[in-house]
Amino acid sequence: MKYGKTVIENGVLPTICRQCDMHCGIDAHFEDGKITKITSLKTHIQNRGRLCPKGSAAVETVYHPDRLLKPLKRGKDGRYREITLEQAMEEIAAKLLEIREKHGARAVSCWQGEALGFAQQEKYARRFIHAFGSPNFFSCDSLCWASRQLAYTLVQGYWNSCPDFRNASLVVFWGTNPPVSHPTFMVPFTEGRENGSRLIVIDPRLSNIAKQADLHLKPLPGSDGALAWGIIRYLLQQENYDKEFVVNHTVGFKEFAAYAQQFTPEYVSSQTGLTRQEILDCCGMIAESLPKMINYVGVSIEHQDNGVNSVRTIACLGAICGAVDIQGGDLWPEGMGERDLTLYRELPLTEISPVGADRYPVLYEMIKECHTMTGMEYMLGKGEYPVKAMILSGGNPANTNPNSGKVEEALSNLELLVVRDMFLTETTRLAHYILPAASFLERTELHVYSHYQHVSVSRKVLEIEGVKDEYSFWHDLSHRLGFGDKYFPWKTESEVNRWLLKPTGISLEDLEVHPEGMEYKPVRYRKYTSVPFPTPSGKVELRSDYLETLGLSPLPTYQEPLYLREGNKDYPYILITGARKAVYYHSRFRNINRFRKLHPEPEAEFHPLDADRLGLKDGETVRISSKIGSITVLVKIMKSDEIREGIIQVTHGWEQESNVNRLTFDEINDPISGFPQLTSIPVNVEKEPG
Ligand SMILES: Nc1nc2c(c(=O)[nH]1)N[C@H]1C(S)=C(S)[C@@H](COP(=O)(O)OP(=O)(O)OC[C@H]3O[C@@H](n4cnc5c(=O)[nH]c(N)nc54)[C@H](O)[C@@H]3O)O[C@H]1N2
Ligand SMILES: Nc1nc2c(c(=O)[nH]1)N[C@H]1C(S)=C(S)[C@@H](COP(=O)(O)OP(=O)(O)OC[C@H]3O[C@@H](n4cnc5c(=O)[nH]c(N)nc54)[C@H](O)[C@@H]3O)O[C@H]1N2
Ligand code: SF4
Ligand SMILES: [Mo]
Repeated sequence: MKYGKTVIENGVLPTICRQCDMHCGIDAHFEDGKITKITSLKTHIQNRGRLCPKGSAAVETVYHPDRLLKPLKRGKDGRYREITLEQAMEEIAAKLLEIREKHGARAVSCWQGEALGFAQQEKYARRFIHAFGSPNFFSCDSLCWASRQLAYTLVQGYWNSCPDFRNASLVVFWGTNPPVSHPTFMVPFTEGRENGSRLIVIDPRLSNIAKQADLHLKPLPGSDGALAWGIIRYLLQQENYDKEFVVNHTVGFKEFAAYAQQFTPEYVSSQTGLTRQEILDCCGMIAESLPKMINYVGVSIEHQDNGVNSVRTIACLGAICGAVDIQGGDLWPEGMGERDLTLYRELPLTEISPVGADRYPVLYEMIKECHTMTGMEYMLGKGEYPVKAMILSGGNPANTNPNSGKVEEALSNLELLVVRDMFLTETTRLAHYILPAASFLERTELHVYSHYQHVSVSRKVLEIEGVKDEYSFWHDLSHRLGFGDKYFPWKTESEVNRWLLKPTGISLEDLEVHPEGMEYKPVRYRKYTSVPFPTPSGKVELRSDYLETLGLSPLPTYQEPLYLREGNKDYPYILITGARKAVYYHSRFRNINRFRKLHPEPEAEFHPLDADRLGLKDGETVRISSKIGSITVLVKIMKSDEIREGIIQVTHGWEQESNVNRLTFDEINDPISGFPQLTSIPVNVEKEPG
């Protein structure tokens, strides 16, 4: 199908893909006023000629027959009917004012999902909600990325989401599978391998990256912290760490080193299920490679019940080796100095109790995220005050947040739920108003690659009548509510881009002629020799006074995973969730036929001995149950080296009775970040009769 108006009728234009957080450079090809093909922009700094399958599928997504093109309103009978955008916006504005009048501004909230998260698009929503008078901004940061960001920030004051793989002697991947999840990492990583860098992968499964490893360790889920402490103890005993760096640039070393002593190879083995020899091999390889070592931590470490402290331990391991802000290590990226769209300085609104800020103060103070799982309680009327309305865009939390049954209940309890999406989803089905959203090809925004200290701008190459981009939506709504002139004065997103860039010395025109990206500041190393680390003490904090004042553990202490501590004979298997598939993105892309053919059905991965014990055959249906619910999926029996015995893996994003978040809980949260536990869920498995 063809609709909308393209910026050129025929030809090729460079822009940026924003279907995931890699922001690859792409070329959009046009024929007779339609986008016909997406290829990679060979010169772009980020992907240098690579394109993942999802990149090319943007054409199918944008012109998909199921794409939402008209606003829908739910009637009293529960059925959705088309409504004009003008009427929908008018009614939404009126309802927001009514709720603010009745319950106060903080009863209104925003939510931004992964499709818009982490950058410019998310900041519009943050700006809007504060301008409206409410501090309640929710997002997928309550279960993604924020634990790593705050763990690293607690230790060294920053987190670099893409370290210098090209120049490292050793890369250690902890619970991450970059060929699938971060395809562009493979560009510098492959160059590093060609230069002789070695690779350790720590993962209970034989992931794509584990197949390339010099050493693959398969620890029990949730035990990574013990392994990291074991490595630290070994290096301290061998006196193989950067003493000069430790003395001059860290605090808390004495207490830290004393705590490490208990992590003998025997104890680490008892926690991780790894052999003493495997642990010593890992320590030995690290000791030989210092200091050019990279530890990259994946989302699965965040999804453990003591995740922040596990990540802090790994950050401390890099720090004592001096692998901080050096070539081949963990660069401390410098920002571009663009203007800030958010209003946290001007209108912090902390006096009206942002949701979750009292329960998870570190998450709120460092990331400015209201804890979504606490938010559900407020929506259900069990919080300090009620949350009655939400404007949600670019996310599908009824599928992707833990305990999705409860999420459905909470969102259904709202007086106003507005969802902006390109398709109908499990979340739009709960909305009072569903608004069609523009795709990334229908907006223009800045993309900052902080690890390369580069910036690009993407261009709007398509316009579809009645389908608003995010900025136009916030602009329109804020003007109806009376604060548009003050907070959303820019008529177009290009004007916003220009305003953002003003203090940087880079102009929009420069960026438009440099689609491959422009360097905003050359990369410099060892900045800490002249500038203090951005932590409270100005040094790397192996011990945090800040956490201690909050009653949290000052050292990144290890805690045995809950399932090992408590044991549970009713739920004898351990479920890990979320191992990504190259062609799916959370709940997205299942409507692309050629992708669906590759992975047609939801499945659970089993070790052959577990399958034998349970009497399961490949392709049979099983029921997997946790203490809160059950799902049905197909059995996939792996080879014996592909997954650890006793562990089952199910990828999230499938609908209804196969949605693994019907099993994951929302109440056992990381004590520092409040993250849910998504990788060590005790479950039981039964064969489905028939
Ligand atoms: N194609 C595709 N790409 C994506 C996404 C997607 O849905 N699809 N999602 C994007 C998002 S938002 C994110 S956050 C990233 C996540 O990307 P990554 O952080 O790379 O996460 P995964 O690819 O899920 O890989 C996690 C690995 O950790 C292992 N694992 C599970 N539990 C444990 C444990 O306790 N310890 C250890 N050591 N390993 C464990 C799993 O077996 C799995 O192989 O991917 C992004 N990229
Ligand atoms: N069990 C389990 N659950 C998990 C995870 C796990 O590992 N295990 N991983 C978690 C992680 S790391 C994350 S980040 C979350 C992500 O969870 P979500 O934020 O819910 O992400 P998606 O499912 O990708 O939903 C994105 C939605 O945005 C829509 N969309 C796409 N492009 C646009 C656009 O340009 N504009 C707008 N308005 N909408 C658009 C899509 O159609 C889709 O419905 O899931 C989490 N859920
Ligand atoms: S990795 Fe794929 S989906 Fe992500 S930005 Fe690049 S091309 Fe787009
Ligand atoms: Mo994520």
